[in-house]
Amino acid sequence: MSFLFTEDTIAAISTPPGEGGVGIVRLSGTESLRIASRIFRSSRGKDIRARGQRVFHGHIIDAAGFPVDEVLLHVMHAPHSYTAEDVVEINGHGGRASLQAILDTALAQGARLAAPGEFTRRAFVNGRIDLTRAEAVMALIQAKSREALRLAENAASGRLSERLQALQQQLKHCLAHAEASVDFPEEDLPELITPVFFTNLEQVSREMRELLASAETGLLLQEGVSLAIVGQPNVGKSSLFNVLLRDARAIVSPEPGTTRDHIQEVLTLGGIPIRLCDTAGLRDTQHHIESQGIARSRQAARRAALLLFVADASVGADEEEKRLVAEMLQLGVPVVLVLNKIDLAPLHERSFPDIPFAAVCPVSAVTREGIDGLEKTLVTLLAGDLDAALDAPALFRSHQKESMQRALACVQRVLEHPSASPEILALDLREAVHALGGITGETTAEEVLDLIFNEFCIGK
Ligand SMILES: Nc1nc2c(ncn2[C@@H]2O[C@H](COP(=O)(O)OP(=O)(O)OP(=O)(O)O)[C@@H](O)[C@H]2O)c(=O)[nH]1
Ligand SMILES: [Mg+2]
Repeated sequence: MSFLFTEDTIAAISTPPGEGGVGIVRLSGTESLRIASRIFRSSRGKDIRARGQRVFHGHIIDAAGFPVDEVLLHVMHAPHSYTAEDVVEINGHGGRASLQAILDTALAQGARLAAPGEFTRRAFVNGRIDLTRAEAVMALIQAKSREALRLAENAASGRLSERLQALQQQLKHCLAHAEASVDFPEEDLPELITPVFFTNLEQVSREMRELLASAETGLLLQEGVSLAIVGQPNVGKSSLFNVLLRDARAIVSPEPGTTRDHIQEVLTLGGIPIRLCDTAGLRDTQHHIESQGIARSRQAARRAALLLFVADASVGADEEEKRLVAEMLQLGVPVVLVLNKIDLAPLHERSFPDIPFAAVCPVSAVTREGIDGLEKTLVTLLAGDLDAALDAPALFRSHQKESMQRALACVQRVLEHPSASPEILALDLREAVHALGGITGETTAEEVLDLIFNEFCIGK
């Protein structure tokens, strides 16, 4: 859906549904002051359109002249507002009915109900923020951990967009050289495609690769990963699942074959949202339901980004267990060997010689020994040095990563074919500039913007 920008004045309830101490109805657009002044009665008879004062106390009055709510009104004149338009924020009591009544009164005076994300989209269209910052606003709202918040803050503050703009500038500079060589081939221009041209481009490609690497962390924090707990029956998979979730979610019993269906729950480790999956123990069975469960275990294992292979440390590994480990390693994702029940076998001697596990973690799901270490190991395997990674701005949306990959591919093509004609060089560089513009919003198609902003909540 597309809307007419800046033509009309939009309004929405900007605070979440439910009851709260205060709630905000926000207006933005050229008519917002006029609309607000018609529905607001200042307790001191002030005119909110007069310059100077920005906060007013009074009441919202409906068309029939009845007071709707006692409010504080914040007036922000263009361009010094979130949208860079005239904005009025009406702070009322945070009840659903009172906020809806304030909104209805504003709509009755000619405001239009805002679409999801339309305030932020206006900030973007009016050039106050670029697309990375607009998307960072959404990431800020959706952040479920301090780390995700740090990541979003980094982008919302404009550090990511600064880096992208610098990169864009360098690329455009190279493009200008290539284009000049195309346009004036015979002129007395000095040689433009020089070794310096390629050195500059190499620097650009290095920075692009750095930003691409940052996308790993960004997407990890933003989108999370799936982890599956697998292993033979009765080794303590469900016990480990519960201990990691800090909740007795899955049934635990001494009977092998307890878990029949896979169970998934979400937890946060080191700021990373993790979809953790407990599965049915893998074994040969004639039992119809259990074998269906086992098929699902294998499915869950194939979908996971990392596997926790649980083994019982108090008994030795048999051939069947070794075969299962080999099967899991074949899936091509890191496999962590979790040696459980070390409370029963303090030496946790196990017989998996020469197997390339990503890590080996001795634990007890009963006493919790080793669990902190396992959690730390998982965070390190998934995110490396997350703290250091979060210091630099990171790409955090998959479309940003795809655009960066496209831009980098173009730059690489130029670097790999230094003697290509200036026309070809210019073509690739133009495509790279265009791809980067998709991240900052410069060249993003309307339909893509629609998709992005539709993910926002109404009122933001
Ligand atoms: N002593 C001790 N017992 C444990 C530990 N972890 C699990 N158990 C016990 O081992 C038995 C099996 O635990 P579960 O968590 O149900 O094992 P599972 O791997 O999910 O089993 P299935 O669902 O049948 O595949 C239960 O009796 C648990 O109490 C541990 O670390 N130490
Ligand atoms: Mg189980």
